[in-house]
Amino acid sequence: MEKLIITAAIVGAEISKEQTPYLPITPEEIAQDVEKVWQTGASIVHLHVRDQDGNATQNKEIYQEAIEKIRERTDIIVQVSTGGAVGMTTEERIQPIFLKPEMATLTTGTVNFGTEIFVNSQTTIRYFAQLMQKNGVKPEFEIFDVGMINNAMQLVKEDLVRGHLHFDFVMGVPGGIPATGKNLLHLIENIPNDASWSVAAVGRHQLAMGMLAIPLGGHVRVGLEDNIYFSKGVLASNNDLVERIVRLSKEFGRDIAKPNEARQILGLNSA
Ligand code: KMH
Ligand code: ZN
Repeated sequence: MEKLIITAAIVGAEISKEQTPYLPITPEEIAQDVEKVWQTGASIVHLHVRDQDGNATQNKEIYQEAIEKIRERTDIIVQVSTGGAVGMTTEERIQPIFLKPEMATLTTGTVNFGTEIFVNSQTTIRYFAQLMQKNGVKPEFEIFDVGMINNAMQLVKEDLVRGHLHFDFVMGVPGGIPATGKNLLHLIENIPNDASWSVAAVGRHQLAMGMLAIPLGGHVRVGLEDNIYFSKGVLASNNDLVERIVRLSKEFGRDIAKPNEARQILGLNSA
C-alpha cells in the first residue's frame, strides 16, 4: 500500500489558548510545533495563523513570516487555509495564495458550521480555483458533505483544476456529514479511482476515522484545529496526535511518507 501522508492541522481558526495551552499562536510557536510534527512523521502542515491577540487572521505578512520560519527548519509541504474563519470576506480569505505556497484548501460548497454558516458560493469557489491555478498552488478539496464532491468534479470539467486530485473528507462537523464508517465508504466511492483522499474528523471522531483510513489506503489529518483531546478529558499536543497515527500506521504495516514521497503521491511539481 502507498505510504501514509499525515497532515498536521496545528492551529485552525476556532480554538483558543484558553481551551488548550498547547495551541501555537505566534509564527515562532507555529514553526516550533511544525518542526516537532515533521520530525515525528507529518509531511503536510495545514496552516492558519493568528494575530497578536490570538485571533484568526488571513494576513499575508503573518503567513509569510510563519512560512519562512517553517522553511528554515523543515522541508514539509505547506498547505495554507483559504477557509480562514467563518464570517471573513472572500478577499481576506484568499490572501495567502499570493505567497505561492505548494498547496491550499478549497472548500467546494457551503455548510452549516455549528451555529454558524461557512459560506462558499459557486462564484467564490471558481474565483479561488482560478487564483490557485494562476499562482501554481495545488488545491486540496475540503469535502464537508457528499454534494461537495460533485462541485469539485465540476471544476475539473471546467478545467479550473488540473492534474492529480486530492480530497480531504471533513467529517463530524455539526451541519456536515456525520463521522461514520459507512459515510466514509460512501465518500470514497464517489471520488475518481485515481484520486487520493484523507480524512479529517473532528473531536473524538478524529481517532476512529483516522484509524479506518489507514487500512483503507487513505491518508490522515490530525491536529488541534480539529480535536484538542488525546482521550476523554486529556488534552493533547499536536505532536501527541501525530505520534499516535504514526504508531497505529506502523501496527498496520503501513510506512509513513516523507514530504518528498508525499509530493510524489500528490503530483506536486517540485517532487
Ligand atoms: N475554519 C473553518 C471555517 C480551511 O482551512 O480551508 C474553515 C477551515 C477550512 O478551517
Ligand atoms: Zn483549516
